[in-house]
Amino acid sequence: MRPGRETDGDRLNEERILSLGSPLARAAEFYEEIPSTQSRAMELARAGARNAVVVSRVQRGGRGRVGRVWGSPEGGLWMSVVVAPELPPEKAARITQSASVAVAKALREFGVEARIKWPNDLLVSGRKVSGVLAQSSLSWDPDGQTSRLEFAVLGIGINANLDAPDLGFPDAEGVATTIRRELGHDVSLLALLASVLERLDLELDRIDDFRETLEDLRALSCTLGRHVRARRLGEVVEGLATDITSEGALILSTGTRRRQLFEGEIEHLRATDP
Ligand code: BT5
Repeated sequence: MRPGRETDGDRLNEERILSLGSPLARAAEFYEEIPSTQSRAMELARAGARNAVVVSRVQRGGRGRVGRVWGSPEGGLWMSVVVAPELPPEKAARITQSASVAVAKALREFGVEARIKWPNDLLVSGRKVSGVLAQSSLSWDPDGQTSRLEFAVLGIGINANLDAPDLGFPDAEGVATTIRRELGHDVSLLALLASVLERLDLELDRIDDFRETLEDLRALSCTLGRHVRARRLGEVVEGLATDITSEGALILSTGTRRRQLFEGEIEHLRATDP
């Protein structure tokens, strides 16, 4: 299915999602309204589902990282996928990075020039068009004394056919954007979902090697080469973002030292900032 505008024939429903034939959507649930596709997908994953997708037209309790609110009115693509990549647990941080690359490429296929703000934001000209949330579950094998990655639930929100002020969180107009705003027209959510699933499947297939994903990540990053400010454990670190490692960590050069950030929040500073 190619990028296109939505017609009645491609309004989202379970049957149409299944008919995409994605290996990541062997099972599908579609809701007109749900608190959060992420919570529902976590329930399915705990009950044993794998390669299952949950999509909702509206979320009433959409959430971002650390319990933040994710504005999810009608018009966006709000989806969560249960995946189970063959990956040692210490490499689980790659899942967010792989998903960010997949979503950036899907958006670009539709003509939206999205770039990745480390670790999980997709921006167009500094405004957020999409966010990724990855939650992994590890299981412990007492005999082998090892843990393994049992599943990951990837939540993806894309502001598609709506206007930023309707997203319903403070200053949405200033910090967020939508596909409608960037392209000047709406797109088919089914075609967008198809593209995201296709690209996610490709990225997850090469996640153990990760070299090509890392190259794409570096090329698509709008964080590398920028001065950034990070806050972690009450400490503020500022520095030049110089690289992303094969574990998905961001390298900051602070003048005298090199620091690695494995997770957290960063702020892009202007080049002229001290
Ligand atoms: C994220 O969190 O960016 C991850 C968002 C994941 C949302 C998907 S939708 C499907 C699935 N079901 C869910 O319940 N969640 C997932 P974070 O980096 O914490 O960013 C959250 C911040 O982004 C908020 O504090 C707001 O400032 C801003 N924000 C909220 N809604 C937004 C939106 N629709 N577009 C752009 N920015 C938004």
